[in-house]
Amino acid sequence: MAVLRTLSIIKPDAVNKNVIGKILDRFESSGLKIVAAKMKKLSQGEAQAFYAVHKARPFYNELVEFMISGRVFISVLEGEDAIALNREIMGATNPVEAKPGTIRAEFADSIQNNAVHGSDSVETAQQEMTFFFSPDEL
Ligand code: IDP
Ligand code: MG
Repeated sequence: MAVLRTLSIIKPDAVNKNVIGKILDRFESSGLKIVAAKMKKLSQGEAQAFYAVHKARPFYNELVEFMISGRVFISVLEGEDAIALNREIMGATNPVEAKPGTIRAEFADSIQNNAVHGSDSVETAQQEMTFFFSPDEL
């Protein structure tokens, strides 16, 4: 396994619940290092572009509204097999299906308001990291 980097977003629902620290602790306790981080309120254009892959899906507009409803905590996580490891720690998209002990099982409210985002491949991780961070921040 290689040391990889992945993009994580703590979504507005989890930020509102005041559990940023608890979620970051999950990453660190699992061996992932936070190598870049920022907090911001996404613009509508940023949220639309970030989730452009889901443009045709019926939930797209609501997803964009949710993602701009409050501040998000965006970070880059680094570690052995970081992309898959982060997806494992996050749990399934729908919290009803997420394994006990995962972030989504513990903190998500619904399939939409599901606490965290994580890149799903080496290619998307690269795109998503450069979407939010400049080279000097990485
Ligand atoms: P992922 O975040 O687990 O990778 P994706 O299928 O890439 O899941 O979906 C992106 C995001 O869109 C999800 O995290 C969730 O917030 C939202 N989403 C996915 N499926 C649904 C749905 O069926 N209804 C409402 N929102 C959804
Ligand atoms: Mg996804």
